[in-house]
Amino acid sequence: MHNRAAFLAWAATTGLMTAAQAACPFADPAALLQTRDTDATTDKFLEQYVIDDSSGYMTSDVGGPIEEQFSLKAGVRGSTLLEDFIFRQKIQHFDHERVPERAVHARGAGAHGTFTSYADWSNITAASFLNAAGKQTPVFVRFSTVAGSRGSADTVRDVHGFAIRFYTDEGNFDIVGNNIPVFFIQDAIRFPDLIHAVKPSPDSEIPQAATAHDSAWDFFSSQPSTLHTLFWAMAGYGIPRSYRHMDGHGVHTFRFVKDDGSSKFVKFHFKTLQGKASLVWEEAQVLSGKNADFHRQDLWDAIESGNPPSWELAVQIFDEDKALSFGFDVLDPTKIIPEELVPLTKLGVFTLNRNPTNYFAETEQVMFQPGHVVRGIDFSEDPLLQGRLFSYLDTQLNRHGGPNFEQLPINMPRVPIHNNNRDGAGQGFIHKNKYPYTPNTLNKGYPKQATQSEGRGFFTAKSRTISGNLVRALSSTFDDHWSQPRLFYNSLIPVEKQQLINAIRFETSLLKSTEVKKNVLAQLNMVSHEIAERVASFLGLEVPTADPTYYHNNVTMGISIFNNTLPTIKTLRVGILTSIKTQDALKQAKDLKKRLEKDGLVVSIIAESFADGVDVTYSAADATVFDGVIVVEGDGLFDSATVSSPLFPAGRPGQVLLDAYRWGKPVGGLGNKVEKAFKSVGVPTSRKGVYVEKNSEGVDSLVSKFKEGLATFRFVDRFPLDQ
Ligand code: HDE
Repeated sequence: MHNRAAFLAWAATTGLMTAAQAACPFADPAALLQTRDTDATTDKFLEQYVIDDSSGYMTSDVGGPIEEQFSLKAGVRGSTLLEDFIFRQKIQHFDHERVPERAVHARGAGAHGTFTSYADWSNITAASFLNAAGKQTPVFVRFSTVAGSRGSADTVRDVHGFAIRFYTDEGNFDIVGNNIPVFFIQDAIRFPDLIHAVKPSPDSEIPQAATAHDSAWDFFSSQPSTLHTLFWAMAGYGIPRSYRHMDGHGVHTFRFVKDDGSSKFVKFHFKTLQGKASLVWEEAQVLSGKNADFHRQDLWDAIESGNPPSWELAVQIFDEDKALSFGFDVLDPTKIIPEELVPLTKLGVFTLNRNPTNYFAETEQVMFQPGHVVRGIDFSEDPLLQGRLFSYLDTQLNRHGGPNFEQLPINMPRVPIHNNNRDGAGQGFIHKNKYPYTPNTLNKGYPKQATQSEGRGFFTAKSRTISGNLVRALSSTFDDHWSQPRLFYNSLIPVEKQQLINAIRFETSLLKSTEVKKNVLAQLNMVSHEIAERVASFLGLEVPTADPTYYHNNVTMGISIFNNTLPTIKTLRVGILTSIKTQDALKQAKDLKKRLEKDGLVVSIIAESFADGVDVTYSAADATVFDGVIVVEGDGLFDSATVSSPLFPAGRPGQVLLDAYRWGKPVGGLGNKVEKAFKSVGVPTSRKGVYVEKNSEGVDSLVSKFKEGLATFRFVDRFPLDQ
């Protein structure tokens, strides 16, 4: 890195750069480290790599200015010449523009931010980013779905990735987690089987980004360790309202290690400060068609509009001798540790406040690894985690085509790198040291090895002793696959239980194999006879006899999504349905919009065609993109007989209102005829979350009730339950 400074000094003498440019502290990574940038609204480290095309001539990749964008030909009507290095370079670069997409988690979106520690946590870990109150560390987070390819829709039902990198002052620390705190399998060797079963069929490549097919459920029902994660995914956790409205979890048990070498087990969680919220299934399906970028757009817009989302980093810490004391094994990644047994300790908060400058350079090339840990963090013997430590490095080598991917700006640690790793494709460093081996005397022993007491070297927890015969086996302490799915199910409210059952019904009704369906019923029956019955009746199959071995009535906290109100309604979206036919209505709609915007809501006025103040036309509007809908009276709004403009499809506003109602969203109305209009589309004004005010004096009351309705988020009494 220091060679860079020498280069810059030389560059200043040649006139290639001005002296001022070369003197810029950000041009020198060493200087950069002294001015470490923790304000994530800018990023001086990444800025030095940004190419600004706002001036300058177009050049080839080797810097020579180039002219006309035509290929070199033998005469204007002749063949293109092989000699045309400008053409060849451009096309060749294009031909190599893609790197392999991620084998899983290909579809995702990322953002930069800052983590702030709440305190000096050196009493529990030596991790330096947690060693002072108020200490700030830059972070990059990437959210994703798992099964779909890079261009698949955001709102498919899936587990969601939640990967965070802390660029700490002692190197990069990644937590490569999910929005569901458990995983499908217990041993990494089964991962390819899980993914092959879930991915589209090898012959037709159908279906995309979905588990509603035979091979997925064949695997789930033959491998019961999947049941717990499957239950979370079939409930609201598989279809979050946005990336901002989901928690994240490290899943595995890790270790926190203190400077004295002592350690404790730890589970990592990220708790959303936006509140957890989910879509309903039909809405998610509609969104996949209407706006495949729904989650990506939501994150982008929130950050651009100055509403950066935040999460608290919370941990469950417990003594290592408790490993088997909870009734399951803490090394088993299919188990949660209920918060009643080990409560959360909140260590800090991170806020995502800067969108990437370039999707490919940052979000696509960020290469996370569970093996990116820093002093103070250590692994556990969880066999899934152990396998991941191999897989992520291997996959990054495949994606990048060589070992130098850590030198990409988004992957580069914000601390100096000194080691004897050399060469390889795309080597970006110019190493000066002629003696790249250790031990050496010719380079005075440098790079010098750190120890635990000098140089704050990384170390493994003292407590880790491993011995045993070599076995290809899993501990019998991993055997219970049914108690925790039942704990999850017991902890849902009735409407969420119904949603989970509906999701299982939806997916299994698409299966062709009766054998697989029967296997699914057998597994469900191990968890709950009631679930097996409710699914079997739907599939027209016999219910297995109840097997109460794992039945219990325990519940745990923090599972229900729909039973909570949101801590903030900022950035939620409201659609105001009105008409430009009556100026009065449009005026009222504009006034209402202003009032709602005061609370940080994103409000769109929808009418039959564009006019001053109209944001969306009925043709383009859909209830999926709003968290609540309000009708402001306009003549003939719901009376299709009076509608003639092609921009105003008959029945469209009524459909938007009805869908919002059916999907449990708050709906409101302002005006004399509104009640009639609601009735005409089948929205009962007497139900919770439906607010109607007959005249404009009622606007204040409408606004305050509607805001409460948005915090409630979904009125679950509108979702039908099995009789
Ligand atoms: Fe991953 N996983 N995984 N995974 N995973 C990948 O790595 C793998 C697992 C997770 O936004 C891949 O860079 C194995 C659990 C996330 O870039 C790959 C096993 C959890 C992301 C891989 C698991 C995750 C990945 C594909 C079983 C939650 C996306 C591309 C042993 C704790 C990170 C890549 C991003 C990505 C392998 C299981 C989360 C192939 C072998 C458990 C969030 O290496």
